[in-house]
Amino acid sequence: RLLSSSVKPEVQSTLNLLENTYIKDDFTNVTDKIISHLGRNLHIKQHHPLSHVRQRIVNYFYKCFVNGRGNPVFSVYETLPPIVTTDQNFDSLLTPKEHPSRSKSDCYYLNRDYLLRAHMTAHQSELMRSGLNNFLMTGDVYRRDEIDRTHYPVFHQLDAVRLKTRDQLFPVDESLEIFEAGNNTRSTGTQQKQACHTLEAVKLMEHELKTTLGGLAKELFGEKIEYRWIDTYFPFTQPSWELEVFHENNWLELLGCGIMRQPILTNSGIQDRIGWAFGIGLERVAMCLYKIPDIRLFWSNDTGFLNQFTVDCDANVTYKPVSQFPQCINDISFWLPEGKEFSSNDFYDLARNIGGDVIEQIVLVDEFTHPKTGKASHCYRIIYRHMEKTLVQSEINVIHKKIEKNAAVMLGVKIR
Ligand code: FA5
Ligand code: MG
Repeated sequence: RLLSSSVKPEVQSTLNLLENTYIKDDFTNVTDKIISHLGRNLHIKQHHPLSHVRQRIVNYFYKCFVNGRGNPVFSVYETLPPIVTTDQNFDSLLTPKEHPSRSKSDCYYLNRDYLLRAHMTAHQSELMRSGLNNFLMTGDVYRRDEIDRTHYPVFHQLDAVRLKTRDQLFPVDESLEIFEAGNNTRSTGTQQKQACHTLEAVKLMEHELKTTLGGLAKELFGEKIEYRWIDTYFPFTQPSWELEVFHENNWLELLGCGIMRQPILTNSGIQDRIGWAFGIGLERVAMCLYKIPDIRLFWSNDTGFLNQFTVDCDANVTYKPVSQFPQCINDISFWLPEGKEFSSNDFYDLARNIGGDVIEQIVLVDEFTHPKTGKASHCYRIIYRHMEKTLVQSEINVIHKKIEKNAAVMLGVKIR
């Protein structure tokens, strides 16, 4: 027996996940609820709608890019483990040290060095280093975010990388180059291109990238789909774009993409290639394609949901709601702790950890600061709705009370 009676056994100082042990520290913020999603692998589960979408994207790449013998050139990685280092998720992708995407309120950290990947791009460098030039990687990603019918802390992405040499890019014209003479890697360049690249190389890569992804949008949503390109910023690509499609009277962001920042390639030992990359969200595509109204449904084990997708991945399916059960709405108001950090995401995670998928949405409905005491107060509306049955108020009361109690103890708020 190692534990002396004075040691409180319930305060665990380590996490055991996927056969490794992680020592907790001041960054640890994963919850049991989040951990329970590890290994579900919905993106490769047979007949799951997310798996259908993945397969359709992979098939499109197999079809579009073949070598001289007619074999697909892209290789596919779909079981890369979701626990990554901060180096993989951020540093290898040139994300600045103080970038907000690193913050504890946005990511699920196991400790200061390890987190649940926030995007599939985290694996880009290691796969390039292993010698791959054309690859797809798909899996579950984890982000602390708002809670509503289109956001869930776990979702799925498919990322791609394509690297090309000078000869592949300019097979005919011997005089054209990928890199600008006098290789100015120190200068960052412009919105149009990185300083180290020639304009010809970037324009050709941009053309292939946009044709490929425009074609993907048509493959998924039909020839008539309307789409547009929006200039954007990512630390790891320059120039960068988002692809939006016009779906049911709204512009919907489908994916982010761009020309890979050259230092990512050189840091992976690649000197002679230029690359493009993109990352697409699978839930978003599936929700549009199958008219799935709530992102929680993907996690359902209910056969009423799953059986509707027991079809071929190319089949046309329109989801028929099993039935819409009524909502139950309860508010919670509290004073924020004084002299201690508080982020709404802390409350969302705590509530989700207790209520689970019965929580459909949480909205911050009122914020106010007392004019005399200076104390700040938040009021959150928690909308409860079960996907498969009608909830009764007494059931909700138990959960709601537990959330109040835990918020007071764990977050130091004072219930009003
Ligand atoms: C990224 O994650 C970048 N890694 C994408 C990338 C890869 C850019 C390679 C350039 C090169 P972003 O956070 O925008 O970017 O997410 C990419 C896609 O994931 C979005 O376009 C969207 O389809 C999906 N997505 C993002 N957040 C959510 C969410 N909370 N719920 C569902 N889907 C989401
Ligand atoms: Mg985005």
